[in-house]
Amino acid sequence: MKSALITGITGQDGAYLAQLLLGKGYKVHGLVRRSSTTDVNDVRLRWLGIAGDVNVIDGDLSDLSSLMRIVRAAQPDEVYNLGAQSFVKTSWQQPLLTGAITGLGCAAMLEAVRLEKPDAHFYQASSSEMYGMIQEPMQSETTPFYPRSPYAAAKLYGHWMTVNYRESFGMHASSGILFNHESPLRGIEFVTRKVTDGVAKIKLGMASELRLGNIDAKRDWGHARDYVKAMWLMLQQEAADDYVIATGRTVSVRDMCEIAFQHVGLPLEKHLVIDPELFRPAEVDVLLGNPAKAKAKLGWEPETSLEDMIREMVDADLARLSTGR
Ligand code: NAP
Ligand code: F7E
Repeated sequence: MKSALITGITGQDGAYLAQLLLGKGYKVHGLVRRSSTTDVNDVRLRWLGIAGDVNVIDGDLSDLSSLMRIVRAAQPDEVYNLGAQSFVKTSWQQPLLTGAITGLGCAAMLEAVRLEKPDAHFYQASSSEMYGMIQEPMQSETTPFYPRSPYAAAKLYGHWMTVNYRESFGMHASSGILFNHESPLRGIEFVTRKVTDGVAKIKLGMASELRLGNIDAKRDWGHARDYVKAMWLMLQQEAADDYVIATGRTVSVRDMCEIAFQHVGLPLEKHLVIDPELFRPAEVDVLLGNPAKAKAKLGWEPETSLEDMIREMVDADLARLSTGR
């Protein structure tokens, strides 16, 4: 039986990845940080019906000794470093914490693996945010980076540390440069989920308006369920490498909203309020990924359209709010 260790297992991607690996017969270990609300922090794992199937171990990405203890105990064949302070807007309010967890946390995890299980295959959750002020209209593995937030700068450090550990120590360390991916398990602060939750509340008469910031920003949005398959595929390759994971289609926040409102038959213009407070100090105006390498080398392709995903998310929020689940 293969075993895997996932940091960030309580997050959106961690939950879907755990489900995928359990389905493949893996023993799945998850690093979970100490919290006073441990009874609710496995909500996503419970939503997927797998909370009892993963081995949760306490630790924190800011504490190298805890990471070493966990890697030593689990002896994983594969390590997926998904833990992060992942909300871009918060990274301007907590830049040092973001650097410590999102950036240095990756270095700490690489060190723990190098010292305790150097033959483990390692995955780093890199991000399209690293392209920031885009240097090419369609971003690929060779496009230069230009980070535009403390989050993106921290991710860029993690990305290069992953490349460096591969080149310095021969570790099987891969970096997945994933473009935005969403699902009914997406955190409520991210724009897709904020929109689908807001639309569901308006539909059910629980709210009358939806407040957003820059709706002209464009993103290349895919489904988290599809994207965790790419993570796993990267670690099954003979050689480690870096891959862009994206759909190759970019859509504005406004048009994404339109899909959600249309699904429940409500007029967007009547309910949408633009709130200047929600704009960011620096914006990533547009992202569009080229997944050609992932298709050619991993045989990976996105399976879910943006329209289907947004409808799935609206339906899930309607069900959640109606049943109080
Ligand atoms: P998420 O839902 O925000 O999950 C983040 C996870 O990190 C949570 O499990 C969180 O634990 C954990 N975490 C935070 N601080 C930690 C610490 N100090 N020690 C240990 N764990 C800690 O993020 P996601 O959307 O699943 O994304 C997964 C990864 O991919 C992240 O690294 C993110 O930056 C990156 N990424 C995401 C996207 C995307 O579009 N979703 C795209 C590119 C890259 P708690 O539950 O305790 O908070
Ligand atoms: O914003 C605009 C906002 O917060 C998307 C993370 O997973 O993907 C994510 O980062 C766009 C931005 O995601 C609101 O200004 C407008 O242009 O959903 P988001 P993000 O910042 O792209 C990358 C790949 C990651 O790696 C990150 O971890 O939407 N926007 N109005 C808004 N965004 C939010 N959150 N809320 C608004 O009201």
